[in-house]
Amino acid sequence: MPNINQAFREIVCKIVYYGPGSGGKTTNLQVVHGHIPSDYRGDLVSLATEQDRTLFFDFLPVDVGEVKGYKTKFQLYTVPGQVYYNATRKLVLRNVDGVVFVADSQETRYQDSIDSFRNLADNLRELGLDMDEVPIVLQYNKRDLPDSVSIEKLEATFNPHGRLKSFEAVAVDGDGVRDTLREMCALVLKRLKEQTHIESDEEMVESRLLGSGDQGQTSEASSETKDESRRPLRVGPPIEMQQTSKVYWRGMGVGTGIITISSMQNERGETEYTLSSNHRILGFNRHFVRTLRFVGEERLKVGVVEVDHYVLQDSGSDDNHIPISAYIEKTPAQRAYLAYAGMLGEIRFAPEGGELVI
Ligand SMILES: Nc1nc2c(ncn2[C@@H]2O[C@H](COP(=O)(O)OP(=O)(O)O)[C@@H](O)[C@H]2O)c(=O)[nH]1
Ligand SMILES: [Mg+2]
Repeated sequence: MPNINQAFREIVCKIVYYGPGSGGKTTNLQVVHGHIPSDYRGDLVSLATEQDRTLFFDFLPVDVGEVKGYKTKFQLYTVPGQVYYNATRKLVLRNVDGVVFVADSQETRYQDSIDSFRNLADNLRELGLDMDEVPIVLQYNKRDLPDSVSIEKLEATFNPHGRLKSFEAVAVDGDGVRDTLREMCALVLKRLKEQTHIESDEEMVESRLLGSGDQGQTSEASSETKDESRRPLRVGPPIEMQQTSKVYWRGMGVGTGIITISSMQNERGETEYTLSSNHRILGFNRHFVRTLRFVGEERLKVGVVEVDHYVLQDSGSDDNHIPISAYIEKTPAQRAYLAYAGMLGEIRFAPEGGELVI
């Protein structure tokens, strides 16, 4: 169900590109980004390192205009494909309105695609979502490569009942990318209408989300955005906070300590956030310092109310550690929540008495 904020009269539809590592999810977003008229698109934020562009996730916000007095936004995400980033994937999947599953057509990647599809089903189930109810569109990508699995075999595997729409794609050339998203968008708007009776101007939404239909520009546009897409947002809000936090591992309280976050401007004029954590966890003192960057804002549930949060992420300069996300309330109190995928399950830090639903 799209996130509808009555006070702000805003609807946010969240679409997640899911699939095995290197299947072409980020490429899909780059192509989409290249086509959206610049007035309506936000920056494509790719949290990736030079060495491994598949490690983190990408985020592309698109303003698709007013629908019956509601400002409507689409948020496109990708998930990291690596098996061990499941906690991040689950985090990204929360409150999803539609999933584009990007399968890698190569024979050598067939099993990885199957594993990823199963993992999608497992994660949706764990989040209380039913695979048969969440709109899903299939994309068989990399059709240009010689060792491709046949479409018949892919369909038999991923779409045995023929219930899902599927598209062949060569995402690097832009082929099939917008057809996939057009279908996804139609499914999401259809559900929005069924659930809220808010009817949207599908044509307008499509024209803004998919831009003009000039396929000839696609590959140019996507290579143009490639470098830009690696940038987190350069400038963020000032944050100075300190709090006592509780540490939770898989929902269990395992420690307490202090978190501080402070912001500064570096010599390039970018905002850098220094996160420092001192905690006693299961009897051990743990201390870490990280540099974070601003990646956007998100409205999240704290207890029973929804609160706007700034979202910070690791700057991604060091590819050997597990990325941390920080959510800081956009209130004078600036209470902070941290989440990261520990080796044995997700670890969260929450202010005393705080309970964040992410
Ligand atoms: N040959 C070919 N390569 C592709 C295609 N789509 C993406 N790639 C390449 O596959 C690699 C991984 O793509 P990426 O979008 O980063 O995958 P992600 O991990 O799913 O986000 C990149 O080098 C892309 O240029 C395609 O359709 N054909
Ligand atoms: Mg990627």
